[in-house]
Amino acid sequence: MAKAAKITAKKSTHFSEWYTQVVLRSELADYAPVKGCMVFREYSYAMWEKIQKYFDEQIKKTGHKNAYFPVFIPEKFLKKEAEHFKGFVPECAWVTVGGERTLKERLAVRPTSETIIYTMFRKWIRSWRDLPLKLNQWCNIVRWETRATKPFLRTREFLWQEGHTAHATVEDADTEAMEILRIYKNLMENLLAIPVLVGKKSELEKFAGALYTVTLEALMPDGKTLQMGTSHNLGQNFSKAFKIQFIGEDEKDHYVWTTSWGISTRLLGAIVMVHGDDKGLVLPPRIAPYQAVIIPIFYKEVERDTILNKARDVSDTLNQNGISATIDDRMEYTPGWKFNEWELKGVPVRIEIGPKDIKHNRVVAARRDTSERVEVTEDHLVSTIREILNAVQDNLFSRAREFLEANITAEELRRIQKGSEKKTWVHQGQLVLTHEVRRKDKRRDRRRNLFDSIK
Ligand code: 86X
Repeated sequence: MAKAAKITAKKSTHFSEWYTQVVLRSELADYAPVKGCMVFREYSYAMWEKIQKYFDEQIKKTGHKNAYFPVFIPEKFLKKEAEHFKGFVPECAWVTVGGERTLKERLAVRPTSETIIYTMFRKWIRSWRDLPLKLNQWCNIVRWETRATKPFLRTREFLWQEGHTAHATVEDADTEAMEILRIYKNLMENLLAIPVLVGKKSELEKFAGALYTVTLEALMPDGKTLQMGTSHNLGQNFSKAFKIQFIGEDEKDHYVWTTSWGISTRLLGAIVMVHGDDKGLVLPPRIAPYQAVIIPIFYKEVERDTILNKARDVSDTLNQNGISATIDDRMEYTPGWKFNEWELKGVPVRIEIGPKDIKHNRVVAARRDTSERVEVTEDHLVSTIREILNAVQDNLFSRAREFLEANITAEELRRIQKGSEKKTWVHQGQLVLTHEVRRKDKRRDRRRNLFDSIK
C-alpha cells in the first residue's frame, strides 16, 4: 500500500516549509515545469470556482457585467500612463516576435488592464446616459516576479478578477469603491472565514494612479499581514490620460471618474495559512470542494455490500440536500489511511459507517477542526450534518478573529491614529484616519463618512 503523504513540518516553528508541504501534499497545487509558474490542480480550482460564483452573483446584483479584453497590451498604452505605472514596468513580460516576424511595437502580456479597458471606454462613453459603466473581467495576469515563488502567493502567472467602472461624479465613484469593499469583506469573512481589516493606504503606499486606495488586510499566523483585495478610486487620472469624456446633463464636457478593484487566487493561499494545522488543510465548509467524506468501514466481506449501499444512501441524501459529499470506497486503502488523507485535504466532516452503525441506524461524524466525534441518527442526518458544518464555519472564523484581535493592540491603534503609521485602518467598522491625510485633503475628509459604515 502506498505510504500516506504526511505533513512533517510544524506550522508553529517552520511556517514556510509547512505551507509548501500542505499545498503540495493536499494536491491543491503543483509546481509547473515553467519557472515561477504553478498548476492550479482540480482541488484548488474548485475553490476558485466557488469564489467566482459568489462574487459573480454579488456584482451582477449590483449592476455589473462581465466582459473580456485582449491579453496583449501595446506598449504605447502603458507609456500613456508612464507616471502611474512607474516602478511596474520591470515586472512586464513582453511579446516581441509573432510567428517569424519581429513586431514593430512590442506587446505586454496583461499585467493589469486599465490601459486597454480605458481605451475602449473612450470610444463607448458619449453622454451621461452611458454612465455608470460597470464592467468586470475574469482573467489571468502575468507579472515577471524575480523573488522566490510561493504557490498562490507569488507566481509569474495568476488568476484574478479586475473590475473597472466609470461614473459621472466623484461621489458615485466613492460609492462604487465602497460597495465593492463591502462585497469583498463579506466574501472573505462569510465564505473564507477570514476576518479582515479595511484600511486606506497612505499617499506613499497607494496605487500611484489612484486618488486613494483602500485594501482589505488579513493577519497571517506568522504575524505578517496579507493584502486580500484592493479597491481604488482612480479619480480623473485615467480619464484625463485616456480622454474619456461625456456630455453632462448640463450639456458640457466632463471627464469621467473611474474605479478599479481586484481579488486574486492569492486568497487560496490565505485559506491555507489561516486555517491549516499540523495535519494539513482545514477548509471552511462554504469553500470546501467536498463538505463531507464518507468512509465505509468493514471487517468481513459479508458486511461489504450492506455498508457500501448505506454509504451510497447517505451520500445521495446529503447531495440532494445541498451538502456536497463523496464516498471513499477505494478497496486498496485502509480506513485509517483514508482518515489521514482526508484530514490532510481538510474536508470539514468525515462520516464513518461501520457494522455497528448499520445495526443502530446511525453514522459517526468527525469534525476536522476540533476532532470531535458524534453519533448521528439517520433520521436527523441532514439537519445534524448541516449544523456541524455551520459550527465548523463559525468556529474557524471565531478562531481567526480571536487571533487577529489578540494581536492588534489598543496601543497600535493609538499609534495609527497619531499618524506615525503609514496606513490608516478601518478597525471594527471605524475608520481611523492619519493626521497627514486629515490635514492635507479637506475634500477627502468631507467624504470620509462614506467609509465609516463599512462593517
Ligand atoms: C496596480 C491596479 C488595479 C485592477 C488593482 O489593484 C486591482 C485590479 N488594477 C494595479 N498595478 C499595476 O498597475 C501594474 C502595472 C504594470 Cl505595467 C505591472 F507590470 C504591474 C502592476 N502591478 C500593479
